[in-house]
Amino acid sequence: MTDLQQSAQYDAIVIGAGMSGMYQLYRLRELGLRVKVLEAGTGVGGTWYWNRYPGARFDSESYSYQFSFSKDLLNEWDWSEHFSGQPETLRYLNHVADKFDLRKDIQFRSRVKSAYYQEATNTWDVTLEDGSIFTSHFLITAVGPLSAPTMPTIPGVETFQGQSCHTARWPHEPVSFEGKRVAVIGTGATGVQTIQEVSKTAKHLTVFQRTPNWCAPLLNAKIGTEEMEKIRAGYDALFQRCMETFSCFIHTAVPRGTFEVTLEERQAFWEELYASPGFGIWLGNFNDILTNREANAELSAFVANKIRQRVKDQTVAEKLIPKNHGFGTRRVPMETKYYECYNQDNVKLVDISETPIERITPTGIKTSDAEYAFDIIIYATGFDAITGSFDRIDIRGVDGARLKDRWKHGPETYLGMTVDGFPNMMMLVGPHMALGNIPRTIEFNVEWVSDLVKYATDHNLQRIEPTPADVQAWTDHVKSLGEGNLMFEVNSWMTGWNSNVEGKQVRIINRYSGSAPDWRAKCNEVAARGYQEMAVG
Ligand code: NA7
Repeated sequence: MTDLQQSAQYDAIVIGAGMSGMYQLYRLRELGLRVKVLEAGTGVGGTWYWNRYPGARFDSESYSYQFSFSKDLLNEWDWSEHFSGQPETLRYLNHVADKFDLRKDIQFRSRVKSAYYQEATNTWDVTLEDGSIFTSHFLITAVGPLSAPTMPTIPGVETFQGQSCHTARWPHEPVSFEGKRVAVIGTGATGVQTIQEVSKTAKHLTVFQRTPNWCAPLLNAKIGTEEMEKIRAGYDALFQRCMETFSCFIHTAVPRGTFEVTLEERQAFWEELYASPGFGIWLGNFNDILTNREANAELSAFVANKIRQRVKDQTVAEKLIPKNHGFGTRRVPMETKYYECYNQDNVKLVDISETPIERITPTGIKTSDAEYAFDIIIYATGFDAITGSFDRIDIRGVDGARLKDRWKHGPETYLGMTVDGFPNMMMLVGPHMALGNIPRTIEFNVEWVSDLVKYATDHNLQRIEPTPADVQAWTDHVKSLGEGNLMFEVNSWMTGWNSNVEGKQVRIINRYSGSAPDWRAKCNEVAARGYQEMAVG
């Protein structure tokens, strides 16, 4: 046992048993380390454990969104749909937990309240809400970028007498909408999936929309046995492609600008993309749709016309067409007959930018011009994204400095994985790293962190952290990459903006918007040079 191992109960504590925490556990165990995963839920799966709302599913191709690290796992798991529903994804993650016997090192029902760095021992004290304390040498956060749900700050939320729920806290028991008057507040990716599902069975559904989003057809389909075998035979090429594309998706921009082709050619290309499954129209489009305003405006006009064609009532269609941001500048919700829902007699759209919600009442919702009665209110109101899950834990580094205070004006990181003043802490899927196709990023992220932990352990390093200069340089680099990108000119979770969280009505650059291959190359360089940028002791 090294000196370092003697000073703490565990070599590493991982917070969270979603995809990143699960894989981190697997890797650190392979290194022979003593690892404990602390998880607030009662099961594994993270996003796919919590988000059980009706209609929850992948917007990315199932086979590109799974783990790729184990050939065995790839060989034995069949996907039943191109875009898997949440129940199947959660079954898959439970299968992963079983296969690698992960649960024995995961403590469930364990929400972490605080993590304090102890300089005298170079260890972390991690305290749960129930007061129990764990100590470890390394602290690895696997808390997820979209895992701190936010309820709307509308007066009277607690007074409603019917059933109500945030989509990310959906009950484990089935909820029936038959014969029920249902309200959905929120029309982001989650709201859209919920609305199209609830509209199938609810007696009446009222959608409260503050800002419409540009949605595009998912075009999901079942996968038969033969097709699954073909997909499996192509796994090597698929994962290779994901490592080469800009954001690790199958889809990537074509190497041409919008105006390098004729009007007819680009319209034909957009028709083709609109009729193809998945994120192609967003991520596989011309390479300037998110930087060239004219290109973005023309594409937006194309999609607006699709909405007008699909919605019968043109007053409703106009309300569903975004006016304050262009196509793709916010996360594009993928839909299945979403726009057609509004042609149904049992669905009503309330534009709360015109008639704001004044309060939630014991029986329903009161807007500035009407009062609505409901049996169920669904809050699809999103998350305190990217930094919110960190803010909810009292993380304190050297001299008791709080991470939340350090990041008050936006995150500061080195490579999106470490912060100076917070030694021996590494982040998985944290701010300032390539998000994109998250499972692909997770695998790289976990492997890089595991190599760093191994290096520190092999060299018996007590304390490892980036230099302040490198954190400043990386933070500046991430900010400069965001300049000129239309996404950063829009309020959305992708710019850290949240109307329901105090102090977060400002836009920040919290995501790395360069290419995933560039980010990985930089991380690999740092590792290859023996982590020279990290101050070690
Ligand atoms: P989003 O995309 O942040 O959407 C939240 C929605 O809730 C959005 O339409 C908001 O309107 C609306 N909202 C939030 N607060 C309120 C209040 N107070 N009143 C009315 N409407 C409100 O979250 P999602 O869960 O849909 O998606 C998050 C990501 O998870 C998604 O992009 C995927 O990557 C997975 P606003 O636009 O702020 O006017």
